[in-house]
Amino acid sequence: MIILGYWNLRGYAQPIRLLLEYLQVDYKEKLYNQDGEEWLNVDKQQLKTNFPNLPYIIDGDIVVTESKVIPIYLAKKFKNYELIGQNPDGSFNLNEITFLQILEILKELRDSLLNSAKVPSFKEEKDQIFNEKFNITFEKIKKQLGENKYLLGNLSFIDFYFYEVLKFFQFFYPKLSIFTDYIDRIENIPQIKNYLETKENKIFILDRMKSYFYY
Ligand SMILES: N[C@@H](CCC(=O)N[C@@H](CS)C(=O)NCC(=O)O)C(=O)O
Repeated sequence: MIILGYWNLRGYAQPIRLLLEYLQVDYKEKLYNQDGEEWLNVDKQQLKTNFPNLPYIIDGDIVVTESKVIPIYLAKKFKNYELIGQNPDGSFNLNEITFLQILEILKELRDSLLNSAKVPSFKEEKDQIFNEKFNITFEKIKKQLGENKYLLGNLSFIDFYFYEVLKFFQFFYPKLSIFTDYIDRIENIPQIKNYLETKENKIFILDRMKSYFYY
């Protein structure tokens, strides 16, 4: 059974959880408490990799870290190559490159939002920041999506990543309604719907972010 290790929050692990749920993989989570004791003093020392970090995946003897690499491992292991932009048989498709580009852009967008929201003036300036900064990226993503259902045409991991980024934006900008059809589409994928209705909302509440940010 695959083990996914991460802090007891959504963070970098959440899109990976959505991927595991989508693939209907038999997995369990190792959730670390905020005090960091068990992770830093025990598991980080013992994890069989030269690059211990959170999130990690343990799959038998294999340990994979790095949140943008774990999905590549999972897509290849479960032979669902389109999830990383490749052709169904795993051969090269230019979408593979677009996949990496978008992943990078989305990570920057996510990090930029969270860094901006850590600054006290964010509360007053957030609309201006949205218009001058974030919306530029959203316009590009809108172009990429076009009339398609998903960012690469077919569903891929970057859709789970983008969904999570949009949830962050919904949290900081509750009045904003962007990509609403897209969000509905992801939430109505049967495996995701089931996950959101059962496990997710019980444990990973965005409200936990309240104490860290200004909004
Ligand atoms: N580049 C890494 C960064 C991972 C990272 O910064 N993990 C944070 C949580 S989001 C952490 O607390 N890592 C545990 C550690 O550094 O010991 C990735 O994308 O997975």
